[in-house]
Amino acid sequence: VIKNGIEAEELKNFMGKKVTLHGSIYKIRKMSGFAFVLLRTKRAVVQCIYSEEFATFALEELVEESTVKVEAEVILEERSKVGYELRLLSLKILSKPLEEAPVVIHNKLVEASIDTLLNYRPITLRNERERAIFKLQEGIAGGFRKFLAEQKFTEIHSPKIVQMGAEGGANIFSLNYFGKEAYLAQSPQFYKQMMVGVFERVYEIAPVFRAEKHDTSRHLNEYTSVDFEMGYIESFEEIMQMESCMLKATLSYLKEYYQKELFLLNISLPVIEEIPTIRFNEAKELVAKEYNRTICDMSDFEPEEEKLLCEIIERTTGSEFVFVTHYPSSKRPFYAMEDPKNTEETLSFDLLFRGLEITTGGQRIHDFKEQVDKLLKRGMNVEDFQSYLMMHRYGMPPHGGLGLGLERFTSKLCNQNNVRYATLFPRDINRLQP
Ligand code: AMO
Repeated sequence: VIKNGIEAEELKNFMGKKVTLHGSIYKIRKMSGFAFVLLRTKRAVVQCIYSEEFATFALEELVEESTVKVEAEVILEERSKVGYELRLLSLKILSKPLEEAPVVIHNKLVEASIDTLLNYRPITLRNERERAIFKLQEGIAGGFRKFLAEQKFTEIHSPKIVQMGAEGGANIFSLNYFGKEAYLAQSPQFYKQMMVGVFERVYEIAPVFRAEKHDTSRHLNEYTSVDFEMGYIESFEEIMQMESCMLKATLSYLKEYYQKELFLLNISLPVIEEIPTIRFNEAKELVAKEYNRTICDMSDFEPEEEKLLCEIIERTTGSEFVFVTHYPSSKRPFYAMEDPKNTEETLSFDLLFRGLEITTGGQRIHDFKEQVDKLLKRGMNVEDFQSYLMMHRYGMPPHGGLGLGLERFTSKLCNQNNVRYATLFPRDINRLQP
């Protein structure tokens, strides 16, 4: 009994043997005198041969998407891609669908609108290619984890019900917490900083919540944030360096362990050598000049500008990634460290990939007085921040870190133009189900 699914290439290990497998009937292709039955197992879709001569059941009993336990013999078959095939002997139906699926699952692509794809997520993900996106996402998170563990980062789990927002702005969900007002965490920002004072290097891969009202292809109301934070840095460039290495290691990890998914999704992985860096002001001017655009807002990037900047960088350097540094202080949260050479700018960065911001990071203020002064300058109530300021009060190493949107990175890696394709069950302003 093979309990762990099987890949076609592994059949040779069972040559001439009878095996018992569990799976779903993916597709039935009738030929004259026999049929190809594709069985979707845990790990891959494998081809079985049905013929009346050997099978103890009638083909008519089989319905696509039935879950089954089959007994089959591994036989030599030169016409098969891997040289082997499963000859069906007996079969037990474990469950039968009540009706035909709302979309054809076994086509190469599920031919449906994104809404249909998401409305029927538990079904449409049975498609081999659709589910590969999430296997690849597992690999991305796995690659990050492996790299960060090797770099001696400690994995933490911070609370998602919190007393205040970390990122500022109004995009925060509130909830009633036993009669008190509480919020869903916009990011693990305060907690990862606090834990730098304890473990020096920490990371977390967990959901965060943003009450963004806009309906775009980049925004989710709940997404998975990959955060790390590290102490005793001398400059924010060390964070960028760490991220470059993390991405490089993760791409190699995918190449090594996720060949099948990369093939199914027709992905050629980007190559990272040295990721180019450009200052925010220069990037704004470069885009304006190259595309003859007027700059409407000098304090932030428009999505179109991010796209155009990536085009220029790719054209001139070949890199699909670009770091944009020194974002204006006015656009960064109160914890961001300002550049001592020009306090209008912060020691921070974004990483853009294939036209989209996938990361924000930077150095944080570690000095108590400096942090209090900045809160006051922004008209914020220092009393509200006592638990955050505790770490500053009792000594903090210079530190910094970043947050990367897992769905944004996955969707861009898969050449998808909407983060929802890389989100199992997206939460957006219109979607709370399934
Ligand atoms: P920021 O708010 O820029 O920074 O978020 C970091 C990264 O998270 C992703 N992201 C989103 N993905 C999907 N839907 C959204 N609504 C959404 N908002 C953000 C993006 C973005 O680059 N605490 C800081 C990080 C840090 O400095 O460590 C933060 O959360 O990929």
